[in-house]
Amino acid sequence: SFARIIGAATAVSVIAITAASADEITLRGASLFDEEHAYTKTLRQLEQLIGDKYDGDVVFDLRLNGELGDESDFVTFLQQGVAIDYAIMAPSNMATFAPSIPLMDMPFLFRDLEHWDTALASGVMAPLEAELLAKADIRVIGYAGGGVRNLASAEPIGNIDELTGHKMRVMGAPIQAQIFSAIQAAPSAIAYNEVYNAIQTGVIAGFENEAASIQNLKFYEVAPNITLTKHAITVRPIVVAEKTFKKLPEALQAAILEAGLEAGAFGRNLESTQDGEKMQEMIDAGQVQVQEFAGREKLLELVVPVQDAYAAELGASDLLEAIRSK
Ligand code: MAV
Repeated sequence: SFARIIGAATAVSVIAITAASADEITLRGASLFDEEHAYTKTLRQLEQLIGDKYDGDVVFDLRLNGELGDESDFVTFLQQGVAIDYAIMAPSNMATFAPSIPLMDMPFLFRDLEHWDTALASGVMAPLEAELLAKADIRVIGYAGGGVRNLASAEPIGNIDELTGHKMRVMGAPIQAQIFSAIQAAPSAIAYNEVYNAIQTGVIAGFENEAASIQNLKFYEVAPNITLTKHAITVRPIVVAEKTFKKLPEALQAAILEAGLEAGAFGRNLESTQDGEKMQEMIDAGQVQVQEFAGREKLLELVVPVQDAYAAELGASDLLEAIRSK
């Protein structure tokens, strides 16, 4: 009968609606750090914003303290769309899948915080994001970062002579090793979660990192000498596994994209503001000794040809110019 058909149709749509909304969606995130670190706070902000912007139910399951590995593990999980749906990542830890993405965070790319800010706001990184999406199935939804990376070592490194042959850990992207070789160090790519032990046992003499992470993971215990090379201002995309993203309801996708931009702005502001404070806290606590690097301009001269060659090899010389000239 008519009534039954209507009834049947209604029943179907009720099921459909329940399936979409009550079929709870769980998204799993990953952070290397505890709740105190800017990355974790930024991911919490992202969750909050998505929740505010989306009417349906989403559950966020953020795993902290490197429970799901370090970023070289995250990238594999994100690419496969299993185990991790969202994270904050160093581009140089995503090199295996998208060789051009580490151009974003190569050392000595930005002159200062203002240049970094302008470049990120300009959309100039769009071709790199497109490559990451196409090759790695990883979507950039915003940019966190804003920490300044310096050398941290067991013994003080104050000038190019002391830097020469200095055994240090760098991130996995080849361009990272090339740049630190160019400034005369002896870099090796070691997993982030092995760095502390590698310094402690003397396998390497140091590494390079930003204050927030040196503090959060207590790297100062083994590498208390900070040299202010200020060689990088971090660019840290907030990323989502595209294989997961594609399956989400449209309204949730839209909420994620908006939230990503806003959480990124929150994270950049937080981390860049906290950077000096975190360093000062470690100085005040007697955890680090900080010194300038004598002759930083010389380092710049050494790295520019390496940056140029890397960009040329990727066919990205124009892009590099565009970033430099922001
Ligand atoms: C710092 O903890 C962060 O910049 C993080 O994103 C990087 O993966 C890490 O350093 C590293 O050097 O690998």
